[in-house]
Amino acid sequence: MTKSEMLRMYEQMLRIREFENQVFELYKQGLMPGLAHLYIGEEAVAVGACAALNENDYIVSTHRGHGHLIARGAETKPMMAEILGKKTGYCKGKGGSMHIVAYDKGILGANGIVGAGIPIATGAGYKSKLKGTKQVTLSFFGDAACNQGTFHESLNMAAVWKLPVVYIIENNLYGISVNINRVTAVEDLSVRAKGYGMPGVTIDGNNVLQVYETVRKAVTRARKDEGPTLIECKTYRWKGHHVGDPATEYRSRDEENEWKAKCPIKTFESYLLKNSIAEEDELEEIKNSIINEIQKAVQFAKESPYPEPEEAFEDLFA
Ligand SMILES: Cc1ncc(C[n+]2csc(CCOP(=O)(O)OP(=O)(O)O)c2C)c(N)n1
Ligand SMILES: [Mg+2]
Repeated sequence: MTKSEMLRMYEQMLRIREFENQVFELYKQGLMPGLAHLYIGEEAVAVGACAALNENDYIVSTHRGHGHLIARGAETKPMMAEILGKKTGYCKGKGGSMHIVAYDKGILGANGIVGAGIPIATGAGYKSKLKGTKQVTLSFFGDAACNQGTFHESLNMAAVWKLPVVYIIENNLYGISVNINRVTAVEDLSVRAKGYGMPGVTIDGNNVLQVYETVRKAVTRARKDEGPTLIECKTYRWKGHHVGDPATEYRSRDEENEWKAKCPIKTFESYLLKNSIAEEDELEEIKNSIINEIQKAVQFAKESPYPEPEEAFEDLFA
């Protein structure tokens, strides 16, 4: 990886972190209709994975989707506007946090239904295979989604048909308030890959370089028509399940602090400095420009109009 590629990853992780901090603020100010599921703490997964893609590849996201979308290059202004339900948003304010779509960036949608993105990604892979386009699809989903039937059906089909899809589990140890150990009897979810006949690997989801390297290999494999891969990224969400969940009942402060000490951004920052890839003032400059950008996104979203009631039934597919 070149220095500029690494700094781009650093910038993207910061962009997600600051975007999410501001989403939380807007929620607390009562400016957000509905809820949002914050990605803070998991930034290295989306950023490392999306850095391994070509421009015309696809991603399919989840209810915790802001990080995936930003990592894939979605613009922060229309994203923030969408989250506030404004007309200038990606879906004209009708989708909200969990349904942002940006086809021009190959983003086939966030999804409020747990596990529902997995067959969509599989379908995108099937299309690429049939048309011979060599496009690869990344399918992001959580640990709890691995216990949905859609996971099994999709992975089985993708392996049999050698579809160009990379399945990425974001194992943040919880499905809402339920610890993974209460609903899953295996230590590593990636072992399930063996049952479908595809490679499976578990990695440190807080290490952006490791995520990038692992996904890059899987993407290369998929593009060569060798089939899908399952990658489990161990990570942690710092905030509650959604903005309204204080997460005080079902997990300990010790556990939270342990994971916060493994902050993906701080870890990468130390790596860049220790290896003399970047200087402190360079990183500071990136931070300032991101804070500035996100402030502008918030202002844009706040100042944008709501859609008119007459538009309610426009742009609907079903
Ligand atoms: C089919 C379905 N069942 C239940 C829910 C309610 N629900 C929303 S998020 C969630 C947990 C998801 O956990 P996981 O897949 O690990 O993703 P995470 O929230 O941890 O990122 C559940 C059960 C839903 N949205 N869809
Ligand atoms: Mg989870």
